[in-house]
Amino acid sequence: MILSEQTWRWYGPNDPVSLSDIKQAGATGIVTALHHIKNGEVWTVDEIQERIDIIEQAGLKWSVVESIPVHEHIKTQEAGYKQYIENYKESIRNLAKCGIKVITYNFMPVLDWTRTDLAYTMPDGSKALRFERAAFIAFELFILKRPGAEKQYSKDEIAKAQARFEEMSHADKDLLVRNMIAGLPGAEESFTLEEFQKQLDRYRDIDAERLRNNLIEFVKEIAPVADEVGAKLAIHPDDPPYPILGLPRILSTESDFNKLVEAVPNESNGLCFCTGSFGVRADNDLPNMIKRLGDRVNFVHLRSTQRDEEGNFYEANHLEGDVDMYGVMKGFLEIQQKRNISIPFRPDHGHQMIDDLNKKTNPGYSCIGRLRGLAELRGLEMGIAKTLYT
Ligand code: DNO
Repeated sequence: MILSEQTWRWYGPNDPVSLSDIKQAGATGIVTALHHIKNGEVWTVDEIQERIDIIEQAGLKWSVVESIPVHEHIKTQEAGYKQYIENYKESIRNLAKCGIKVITYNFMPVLDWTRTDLAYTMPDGSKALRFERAAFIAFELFILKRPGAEKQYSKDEIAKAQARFEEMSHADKDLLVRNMIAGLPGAEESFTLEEFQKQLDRYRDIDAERLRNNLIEFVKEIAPVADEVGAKLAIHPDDPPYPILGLPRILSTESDFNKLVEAVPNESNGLCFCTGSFGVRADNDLPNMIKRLGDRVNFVHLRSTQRDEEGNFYEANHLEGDVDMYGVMKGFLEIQQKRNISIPFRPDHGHQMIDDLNKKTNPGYSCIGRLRGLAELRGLEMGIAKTLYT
């Protein structure tokens, strides 16, 4: 019986959640990145080794890189992008030399993940991350004032956003701006409003087809290097999984990922199966997706979201919400038995709860909520595995 590898995202020595906390949570693998190295630069063997030493001294193992950020110039194919791709390859080689062979990345323009509310109070008193559509539209139309944005929304949606905007205090607006553009944990960029609009403008002539071609060109370059050194790539889906702010999105569905694989069939070309990101779309059938894409799944993020009919969603407890976690876990176990390997997963995000409510935590990445998530997920896994495979 093969069980998955339980991992945990750690933001490095400044993370308020320590390696010793992580060990007590029962994870064995660390998911991290060299966040202090500037986006686009090479990760050297020395820097990587230094981080490995810290992790190993705590009795843990650096299992997965999340992420080597993809420089915006690679996504837009602007000046110098070929050099950035060369640097990316060099980082992959250096990581492999040090024994780290799963590399997560994403190809979302400008913003990594996006939420409007980082402290949405749940009925049990814990706090969750939330995407509220009216607040998001209010930001886009009345704060950022993105030219042409109103064409993307119905009259009714604009009216709701207007009403929402009018009820916000100055402090509410400032907070919304910060949540949107100041960079959530793991995102390598943060902006002022003005810079942000400039970043969006760089994508004015880049539609989904062009962005997809740029992704394909990038993966065609890096996948042979990954193949050669035995590394596995894991592209992270779009979050949320649809176009926002006039930016194209190209990894929101199963068919998006299949297009990438058709164009670049290399063995290393794989997926980070994130149930929280894919799960926001009702048309993504997660339990079957993980089975069908199973041969390409190199890393898994497990979390759930709860949608409503207005297009809002919040992050639910790991075993609640819209994601059929039982079905996903069953599929996940099935692919591991079939491939005869243990695949790393991490409990993704978690509510801010209990003592963490009084602490400064990284939104989504506090300790106790993830500890609860990991405990629930490992119990679910054990229950299914013992029933099916012993
Ligand atoms: C959010 C994360 C993302 C993810 C990157 C992968 O919590 O899932 O920041 O790490 O998009 O490149």
